[in-house]
Amino acid sequence: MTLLDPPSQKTHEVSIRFDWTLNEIKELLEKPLIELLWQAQLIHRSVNPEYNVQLASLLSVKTGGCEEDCSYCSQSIHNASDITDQSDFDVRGVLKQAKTAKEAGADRFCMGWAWREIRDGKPFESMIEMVKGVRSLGLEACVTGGMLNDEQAYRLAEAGLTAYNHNLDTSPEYYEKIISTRTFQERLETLDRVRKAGITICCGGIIGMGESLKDRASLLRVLATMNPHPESVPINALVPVEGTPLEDLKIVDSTEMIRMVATARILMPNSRVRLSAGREQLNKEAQILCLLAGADSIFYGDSLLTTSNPTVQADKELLSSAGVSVNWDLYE
Ligand code: SAM
Ligand code: DTB
Ligand code: SF4
Repeated sequence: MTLLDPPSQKTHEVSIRFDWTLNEIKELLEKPLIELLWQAQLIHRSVNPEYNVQLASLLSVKTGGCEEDCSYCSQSIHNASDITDQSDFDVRGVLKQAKTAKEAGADRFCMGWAWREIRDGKPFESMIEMVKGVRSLGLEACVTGGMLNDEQAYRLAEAGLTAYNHNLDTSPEYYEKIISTRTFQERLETLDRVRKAGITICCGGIIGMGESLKDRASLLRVLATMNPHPESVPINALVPVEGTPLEDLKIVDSTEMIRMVATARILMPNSRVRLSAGREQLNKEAQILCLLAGADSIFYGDSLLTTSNPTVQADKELLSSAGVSVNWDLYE
C-alpha cells in the first residue's frame, strides 16, 4: 500500500449494543471533541464507506391548530406564533409535490400533520392514498401525525408506509418542562404500535431547549436501548420561533450539534442519523463536520414545516464540496 492508496473501507469492527448506560453516554458527549470525532468517524466510515447521504423532502399537509402545548412549536394553539391554520388533504396536489421533490433529488418524502393524534375519516383516508401514491413514485414515504392506534398503524403499514416519525424530543426527566399535554410514556406507546405494525421508526429529539448534558444523554439512552434501534434518528437544533415560550433561547453552539450527531452515530451505528431542523444556524464547516461524524441524511428543500431550510442550491454546493455520495445521476 502506498500513501496514495485510498484508506481501507473496513477500518473498524462495529458492534451493536442495546445496553448503553447513562454514564457511558455522558462520557461520550463530554469527550474532547477531536477524540469524539475520531471515534465516531471510525464507525461511520465502516458502516457508510461512501458517506452516502439520503435526501428527505418535507411537506406540511396539515399546518397549525394543534392541541398539544409543545413549547418549541409554532403550530400549537397554546402558542402565539404567527401561523395560519391550513390543511390540504388534496391527494393529487400532494403527489405532484412529491414528484417535484423526486425530480429535485429527494428519495424520501415526509408528510407532516399538526395533530395530537391521527383522526379517522376523510383526512386519514387521504393520508393512506398519499402514502400509496408516494410509494408508487418509487420514494420512501414517512408520515408524522402524532399518536395513533393499532388499527391506524396497521392500515398505514398496509399502504406501504416506510417510516413513522414520532420524536421523544428530550429526556424523560425534562419532558414535562417542554410539554404538559401528553406524557413521555404515551410517546413510547405510539412507537411500540408503529414497531408492531412493521413500520420503521424515525425518532429523535431537539437540543437547545435549556436541557442539561445529562438530559441529552438520557434521551440518547432511551433511543439507544430500544431493540432494534430506531432506523432513523433526527437530531434537531431548536429553531426559536417568535410567539413560543422558547423564542428567546440562544441558538445552540454548532459544536453541540456535532457532539450529538457523533454520539448518536457511535451508539446506533446502523441507524440513519438525520441532521434536521436548525441547519440554517450551522455554517458550511459545521455541517461538513456533522456529515463526517455520522450524519447520513438531511432534509432537502427550501422549507421545513413552518420554518425555512437551506436552499436546494446551497445544499447541492455543500454536498458536492464535502464530496459525499448522493446519486445525482438518477435525477439529472
Ligand atoms: N404533531 C406531530 C408530532 O409532534 O409528532 C408531528 C409534527 S412535529 C412539528 C415534528 C417534530 O418537529 C417535533 O417532534 C419536533 O421534534 C420538531 N420540531 C418542531 N418544531 C421545532 C422547532 N421550532 N425547532 C426544532 N425542532 C422542531
Ligand atoms: C423532525 O425531527 N424534524 C422535522 C421532521 N422531523 C418532521 C420537522 C422540523 C420542524 C422544524 C420547525 C418547523 O419548520 O416548523
Ligand atoms: Fe402539535 Fe407536533 Fe407541534 Fe407538538 S410538535 S404542537 S404535537 S404539531
